[in-house]
Amino acid sequence: MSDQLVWARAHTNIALVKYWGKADAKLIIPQNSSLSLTLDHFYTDTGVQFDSQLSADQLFIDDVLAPVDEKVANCLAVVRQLAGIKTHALIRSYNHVPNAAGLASSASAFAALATAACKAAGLTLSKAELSMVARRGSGSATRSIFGGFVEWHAGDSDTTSFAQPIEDPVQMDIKMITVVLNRHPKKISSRMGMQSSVNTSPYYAAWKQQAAKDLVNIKAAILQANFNMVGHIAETNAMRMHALTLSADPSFTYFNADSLEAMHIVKSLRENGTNCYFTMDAGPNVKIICQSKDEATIINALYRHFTEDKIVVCKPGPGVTIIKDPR
Ligand code: 2P0
Repeated sequence: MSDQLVWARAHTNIALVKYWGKADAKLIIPQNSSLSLTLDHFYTDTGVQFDSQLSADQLFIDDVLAPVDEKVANCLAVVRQLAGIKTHALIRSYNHVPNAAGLASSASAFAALATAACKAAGLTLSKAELSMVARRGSGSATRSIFGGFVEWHAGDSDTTSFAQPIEDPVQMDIKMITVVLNRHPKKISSRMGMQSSVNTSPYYAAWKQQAAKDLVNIKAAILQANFNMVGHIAETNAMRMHALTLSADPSFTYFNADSLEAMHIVKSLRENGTNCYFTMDAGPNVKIICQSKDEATIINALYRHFTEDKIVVCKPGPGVTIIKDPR
């Protein structure tokens, strides 16, 4: 075990075929396989040290003492079990992501935590195995272990539910313009929202069937470097996921007025010949999928409605890495 903090850096990912529902809430086994793109711009640096002097786990987020929630506790419990230790951990995490605003901060956070904690506990795991540990913290973190296009195989047990790289580095020209419409934590967590959708939406079975088809088709589109097919599948898949929230009982939505405006801008641009598509997660932010040649046109259209500070352009990003102390 290391007597210093071991640091890892992981980037966020945005799902193009979404994960929205658990088959096993304890092990975080999803209802369907999903596929994402890891982004370069948003990331989390986390340092972990197991220290026999500690009487409890201690977590600092951006240098502020934070409660060790269920997700962190679960992830650490898995690491301790694998390493055969009982020692408590000091964790320091620095988020370069607007927290809990639908920019998948838990994806980068738990990929970084799992990687740093495993290394600090003296474990040597493959990246697929690391993705299983990250999964136990938060589902979307499974995919942030790898860079580029990544698939999370749903599986049906702890050892069959893991991520695999589909293409890294990414061959096609693809960018994501993030329109940050709310930097505040959301009211309905993904965890609650997806559970409610599984339990109450009459369309859940249809979603599962469609998501399986979307996955097959998007992998073919990636292989063919067919940007428009990737964008079209991502947009339709996202809207079908959001239809589950609208059809839940009680119904809910992550859209706000600005989200609808951003989606409208994308559709208008497309009608006028600019190839761009949108996707949305469990928050109001809209992510626009585009190619470099159209970036300026899209940003100009967005500037008519949104201020410059709300727009961030991302490229495909790398998988998790062990880093030196970033402080
Ligand atoms: C995804 N999202 O595939 C989907 C699409 C949000 C919308 O995974 O309960 O924080 O910790 O497994 O991973 C966000 O949910 O949920 C998410 P838990 P997580 O990216």
